[in-house]
Amino acid sequence: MQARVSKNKDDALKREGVQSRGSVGKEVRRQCGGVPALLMCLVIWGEGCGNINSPIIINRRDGGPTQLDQDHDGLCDNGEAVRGTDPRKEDTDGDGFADGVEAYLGSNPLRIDSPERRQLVVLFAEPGARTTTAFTFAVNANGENYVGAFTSSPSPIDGGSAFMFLEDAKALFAIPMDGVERVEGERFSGVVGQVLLHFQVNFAYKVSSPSPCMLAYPFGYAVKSEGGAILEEAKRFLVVAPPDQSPGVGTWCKPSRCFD
Ligand SMILES: [Ca+2]
Ligand SMILES: [Ca+2]
Repeated sequence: MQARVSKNKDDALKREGVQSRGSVGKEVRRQCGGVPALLMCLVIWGEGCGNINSPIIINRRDGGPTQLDQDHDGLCDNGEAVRGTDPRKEDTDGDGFADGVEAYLGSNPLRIDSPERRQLVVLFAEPGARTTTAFTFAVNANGENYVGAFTSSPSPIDGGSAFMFLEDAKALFAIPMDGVERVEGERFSGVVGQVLLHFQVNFAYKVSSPSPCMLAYPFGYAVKSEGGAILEEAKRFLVVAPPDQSPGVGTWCKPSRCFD
């Protein structure tokens, strides 16, 4: 009797275009390939994987009125209209990056060459995985000191950021090396002449379980003067992806809330 009541409730909700908790669970299990994957989606990202095949009524991340996110890419239908993207197509330009991901990365969701592939840093979403990226800045100095600084901003998809995966960053070497008096931590001291300063940023997958879907986070690395002024900053994107997935072939994690 209880099962019939629940089924009738599900049917009524479906007619209204709303998924009940039970039906959402079934869709998530189908999308994620079973209970272990479901737990991954909910425990690691706290967002669920979702279903991109049916219209989804979804809460806005900023707490505003409930809105449609028909393609479940994280970008509300209103935001799709503003950007000229297709509200029923997760990846309008077909470059492998969902419109919602491109919206907060700052790339162009209508251009297949954006984001530039050279800006991508891929970290496998499995315990113990690591990846490294390097930054080089040219300075013309007269004995000044320079320090590197990692920057990141939160993703509206899951609230996480590249900082969650940052292992360390360090000043590595200079060209010419005799143009620098000392290299320590993220600092080059006593820089003289035209010198290239090389920094290394290391990421590690610190979560104890792998992820079944992809996430991406914008981050940057800047070189600052001793007084704290930013001389130059380079922007990149950390893509956290299961080992068998990458932009173009992988599945993006589906958020429970959307943004404009
Ligand atoms: Ca959307
Ligand atoms: Ca795209």
